[in-house]
Amino acid sequence: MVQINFAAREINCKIVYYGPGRSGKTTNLEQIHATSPKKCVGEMVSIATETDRTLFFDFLPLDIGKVAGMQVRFQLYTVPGQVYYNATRKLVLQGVDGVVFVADSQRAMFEENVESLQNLFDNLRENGYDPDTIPLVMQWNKQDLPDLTPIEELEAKLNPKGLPSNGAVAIHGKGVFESLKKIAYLVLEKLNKEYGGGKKEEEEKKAAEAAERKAVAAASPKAPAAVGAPVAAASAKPPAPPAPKKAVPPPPPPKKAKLPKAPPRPRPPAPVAAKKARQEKAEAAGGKWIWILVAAGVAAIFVLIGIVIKSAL
Ligand SMILES: Nc1nc2c(ncn2[C@@H]2O[C@H](COP(=O)(O)OP(=O)(O)O)[C@@H](O)[C@H]2O)c(=O)[nH]1
Ligand SMILES: [Mg+2]
Repeated sequence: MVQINFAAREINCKIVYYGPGRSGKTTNLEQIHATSPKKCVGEMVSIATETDRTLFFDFLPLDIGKVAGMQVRFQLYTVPGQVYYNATRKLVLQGVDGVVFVADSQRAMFEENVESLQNLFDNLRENGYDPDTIPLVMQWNKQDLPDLTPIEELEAKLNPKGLPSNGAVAIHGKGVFESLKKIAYLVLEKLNKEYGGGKKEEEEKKAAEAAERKAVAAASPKAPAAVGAPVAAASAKPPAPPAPKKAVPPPPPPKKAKLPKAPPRPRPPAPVAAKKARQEKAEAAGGKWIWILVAAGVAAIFVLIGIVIKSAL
C-alpha cells in the first residue's frame, strides 16, 4: 500500500523485484544503487548466502524527487528466488505497490520463469491483491548471453497481456532504469487514479485547453484562414467549396488595415456640413415664420385697439 503523508508531503511506494533464482534481481538494485546520485539513494541492505545472493531480501530506498509537490520515495525490494523461500517471498510482497518481474532470458531457464511468474500471481492473490490490477513490468534480462528464448516468444508466452516490458543486461546496467521508470510510472498513475486528484486535474486541464482553443478561435478567425488560405488557393481553385469559405475571412483584415492609411476624416465632414446647412435652413425657415406670426399678432392688436376706440367714440 502506498503510504502518503500529507503533512510531510511524502509518498512512499514499495516495488518488488520478482523472478527465478539468479535471474538478476539483486544486480538490478546494485546498478541502481551504484549509478544513482548519492543524495537519491540510501544504503542498500542485502542479506545473502553463497548459493543465492539473496537470502531474505535486498532493500534499497530511492528518492526520486518531487511529483506534484510531493516527495516521492521508492523502496525497492528483491525476493529470494529459490522455491523453498516461498514464505519469505510472500512476506516481502505484503504492502507491494508494483512488481518488476526479472526473467532470465536463457532458453534453459524458460520453465523457471513460467513457474516463478505463476508463483508471483499465487502469492499476490494470497496477500489479497488482484494480479490483473497490480502494476507489473516485465524485464527480459541477460540479453548478452547466447542461446536465448527470443523476445517475441517471451512476450507471447509470459506477457500475453502486453504489459510494459524491456530487454536488459543488468550486469552492464542496460535496461535497468528503463524498467524502473516504467514501474514508477505505472505505480504513480495508479495512485493518481485511486486518489482522483489526477483525474480531476486532467479533466480540469482538458476543459481549460478546450476553453482556450475556443477563445482563440473566437478572438482570431483570421488566424486559421490565413494559414488555410494559401493551401486552398494552391490546391482547390475551381472545385472545393469550403476553400472560398475559408478564404472569405481574409478580406476583412485588409479593410481594417487600410483604415489608418486612408485620410482619416474626409467623408464625415461632408455629411456634418450638410446636416449643419440643413439645420441652418430649417432654423432660418423657422425664424421667418416666427416673424410673420409676430407681425400678424401686432396687426391684430392694432385692429382691436381701433375697434375699441371706434366703439368708445
Ligand atoms: N551475463 C549476465 N549475467 C548477469 C546479468 N544480470 C545478472 N547476472 C549475473 O547473474 C548472477 C545472479 O544475479 P543476481 O542478481 O544475484 O540474481 P538474483 O538471484 O535474481 O538476485 C550474478 O552472477 C550476476 O552477475 C546479465 O544481464 N547478464
Ligand atoms: Mg538476489
